[in-house]
Amino acid sequence: MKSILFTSILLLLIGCGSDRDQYQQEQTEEQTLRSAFEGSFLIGTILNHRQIFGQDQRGQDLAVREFNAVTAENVMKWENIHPEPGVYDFDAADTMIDIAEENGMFVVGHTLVWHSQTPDWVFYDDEGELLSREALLERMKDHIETVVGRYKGRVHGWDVVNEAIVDDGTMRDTYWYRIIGEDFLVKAFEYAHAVDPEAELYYNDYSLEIPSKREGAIRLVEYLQENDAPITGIGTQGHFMLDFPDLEEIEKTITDFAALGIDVMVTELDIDVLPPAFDYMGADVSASAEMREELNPYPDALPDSVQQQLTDRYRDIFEIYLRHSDDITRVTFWGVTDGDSWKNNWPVSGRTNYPLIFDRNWEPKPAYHAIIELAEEHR
Ligand code: 9MR
Repeated sequence: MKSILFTSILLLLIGCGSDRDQYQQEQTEEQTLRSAFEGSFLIGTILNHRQIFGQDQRGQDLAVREFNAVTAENVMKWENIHPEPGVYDFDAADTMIDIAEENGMFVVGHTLVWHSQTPDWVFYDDEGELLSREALLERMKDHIETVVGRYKGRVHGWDVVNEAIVDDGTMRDTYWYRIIGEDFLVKAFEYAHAVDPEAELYYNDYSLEIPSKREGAIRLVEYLQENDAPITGIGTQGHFMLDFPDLEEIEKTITDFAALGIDVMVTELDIDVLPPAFDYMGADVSASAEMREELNPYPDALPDSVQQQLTDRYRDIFEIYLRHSDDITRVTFWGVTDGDSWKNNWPVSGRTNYPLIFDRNWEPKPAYHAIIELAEEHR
């Protein structure tokens, strides 16, 4: 309560500078990620349904204490917020945004236009025929106007389009692309900007460290810029593994996008410590593999040696982020604690993974202390 009051007074006193600056000019008495990364970039997390509604109150408390930016893990996706034609369910998103505002957090809306978690009805008419380009654009516009309009001035940045490219750098074959064409992205950005001209607008994707995919995303951003789409930033998701991708590629991803003159964000950071189920792993939610014992080697606890590898990996990655803090506006972890992570169930269901910086008991892991130390040195 005291820190909420303090934050509010501070925000009133600041009264100028960009939206984002306000959330970074935070001072708390205890050391937290928020205080350590102050002046470098926003440091964010996601909230899931249980955290939003207080069934995991410890998770919610930890999130609001440590982080100054928040993204909804699932509750703002089309299938949840707009499950049927004309039917919107804003309850969870409203509640999350209330929590964010009480705690002085920057709010990210995830996500407006995506091929996944979007009900099939979006793409079909009443006769079961695929919609025309005009009809689908109309539906997209209506969705964006309703959702962005409701949260105008309260959601500060939107993942406008999510995951439109595949690994070879070509456009993903989705209904959006097939029915509308490549300019579905231009339209989505235009519609969002028309409703809330102040909001930051992002393109968000994973595996941008793979050169062919990154080159495709660079071409896409250039195409958006040439067509005057109001894109302000790129979200590089950052679903990493202990040994993939190379640090050089992580760094180059940041510098290549920064060179395009847009903000760069790390939007979904986690580090998978388990053996890969496939040769290559991105973050395609439709991928899955059968459980085999050797794929779940640490069901009870993470061995010290692997914990050390995870700490070192987080340290190496944050060294890069801090080195480029002038270009990076936000780093968001995809989960509060290890127990929450999607990585326990993807691509193999029922594993015990350890990808984050808080453990299953809401306690900070060595990686947490390592990145705080780096951030303090950087200030
Ligand atoms: O973490 C999310 C998980 O709970 C959902 O089941 C899944 C499908 O909606 O989405 C996960 O989040 C994804 C994010 O929205 C987009 N990038 C990849 C993330 C991990 O799959």
